[in-house]
Amino acid sequence: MVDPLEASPAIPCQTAGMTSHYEAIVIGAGVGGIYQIKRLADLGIEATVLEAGGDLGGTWYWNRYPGARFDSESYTYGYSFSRELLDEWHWKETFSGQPENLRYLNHVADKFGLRKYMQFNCRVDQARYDEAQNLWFVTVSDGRTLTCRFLILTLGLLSIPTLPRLDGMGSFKGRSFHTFHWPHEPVDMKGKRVAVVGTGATGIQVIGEIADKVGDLTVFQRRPNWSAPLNNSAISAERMADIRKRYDEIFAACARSPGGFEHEPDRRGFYEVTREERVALWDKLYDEPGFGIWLANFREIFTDEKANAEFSEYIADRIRKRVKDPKVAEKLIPRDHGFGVQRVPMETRYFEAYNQPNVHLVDLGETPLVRETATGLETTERKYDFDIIVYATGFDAITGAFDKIDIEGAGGLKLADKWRTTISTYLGMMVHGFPNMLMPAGPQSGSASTNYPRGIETGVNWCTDFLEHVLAKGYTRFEATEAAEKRWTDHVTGMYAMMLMRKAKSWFTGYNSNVPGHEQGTIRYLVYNGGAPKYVGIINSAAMKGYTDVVFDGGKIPPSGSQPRATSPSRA
Ligand code: NA7
Repeated sequence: MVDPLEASPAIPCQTAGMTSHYEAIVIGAGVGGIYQIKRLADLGIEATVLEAGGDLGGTWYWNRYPGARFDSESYTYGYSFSRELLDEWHWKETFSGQPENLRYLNHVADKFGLRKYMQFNCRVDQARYDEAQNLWFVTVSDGRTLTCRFLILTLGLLSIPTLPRLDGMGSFKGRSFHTFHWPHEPVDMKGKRVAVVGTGATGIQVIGEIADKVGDLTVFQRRPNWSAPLNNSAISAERMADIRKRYDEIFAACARSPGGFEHEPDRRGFYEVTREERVALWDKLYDEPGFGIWLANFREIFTDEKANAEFSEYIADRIRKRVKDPKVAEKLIPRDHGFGVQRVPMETRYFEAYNQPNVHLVDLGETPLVRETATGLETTERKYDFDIIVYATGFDAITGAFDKIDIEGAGGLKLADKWRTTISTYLGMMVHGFPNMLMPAGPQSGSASTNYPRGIETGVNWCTDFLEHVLAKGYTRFEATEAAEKRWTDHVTGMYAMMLMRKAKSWFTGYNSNVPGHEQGTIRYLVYNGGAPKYVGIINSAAMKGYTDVVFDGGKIPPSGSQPRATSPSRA
């Protein structure tokens, strides 16, 4: 069997014409890395992007499973930096699917001539800062060691897939893959006995899509998730023309909203309106596209147990109405957490799938999985035989990709050790002890809890403006202070205190039963919950004050030069 986590063939790095020293090395050619190299190229900074995958696209290169698509409105997901790009791209669906998303990212890279800066099939194994030379030494899987002054990590927040730790993993003789490693060639599932393990955002997308295309589908659900309809639709030429006219307005709305979406919270108090008024809002939102049901709801849903319970019960009733077998319906209703305290998966025909005779739900809460076998899976109750097993079992989220690289900062300090029990950053973009290292969309940044590209553009713009400042002043070394890092981390931690989310077993709180040390009870403060406007305000203020939380060149007085400036959250 192919190892589901190592499905890509070993192809040597493409190194023709590449040198071994750069001013900046960017790791990762996903949505973040593509924009980051664009900004660096525009400034004439000599830089390269090292990408482990066989091509660019990150999330949209890897996740090719059926049903993979945006939960963000497509026109709020695309880059906002180029009017020309906005004017020429036609998003075909309100929530665009993976093939189209990958085409879009390729179009961006080709349009702006970015491919020439990228090296594919280049997995970075180690990045080591050398204090004496003030350089980063970056070791690539083909044995090369590259050097750079500035290291920029755009590694992706969900790029290290994880599998269950079951007895017999690897013994299945049929086809088996993690959704992240879905094969690039079509998988024939017609008439096949298929298992899907996991009912997070990914599992829910896959199940809704394949239920009527396979022979038999068995869903292994450990805990149900609250989920609501995506309500996707095609975008006609007329509607796209209107969207193009409104882009300024759309991005302004995203910049105003906590989540970086068009959806803004209902500012009325939950208890100030009647039950009928609340239900009227929920009925409206349930039928509308996208995350409105989560993000355009009353704000108390996120912070007040009673309000959250009332709304959760509303959604539970919706599930009961859609699933014919009441016993199955009850199994699909979460009991251990309220709506929206974990990432809400958006679904298409998900609940209706369970009304089909070929779809079976196995409640792992009652009968846990015990092993993978040569022919399928075994629970405490019985053995199941399959042709295909799909593991939709999630990711070593947010810090996994950082842990995977041996990152060594000043004085031999390893990032994995610094972050072993609790993580700390400065604005989610720098780490004390790791000079000349930037993370435009790092842990504790605004990106992790918002519409990713909106947060990514903000982060890339801030980091690039910062680098411009460094270069204009003639600095060669920067490092966030320990005190500033502590202040930021305390602020991020404090934000969790008011959120019901802090109690959830989800990747927002750093939970993953498949990663040693990340099991339940080990909450890690990984995402910034203060909302995009507050985040942008704070990072802009840090820039306007002249980056006083950062020590340059070991504290030397700067020569006079450029003035710091604020990063625009929208189009540059
Ligand atoms: P998630 O949201 O982490 O979901 C993973 C699912 O897999 C979830 O239902 C887990 O159950 C289940 N799981 C994980 N490990 C096991 C084992 N060992 N046995 C049985 N079931 C297991 O990942 P997704 O890929 O769905 O979504 C990640 C993000 O990608 C998503 O939020 C989007 O932003 C895109 P559990 O709930 O832990 O009991």
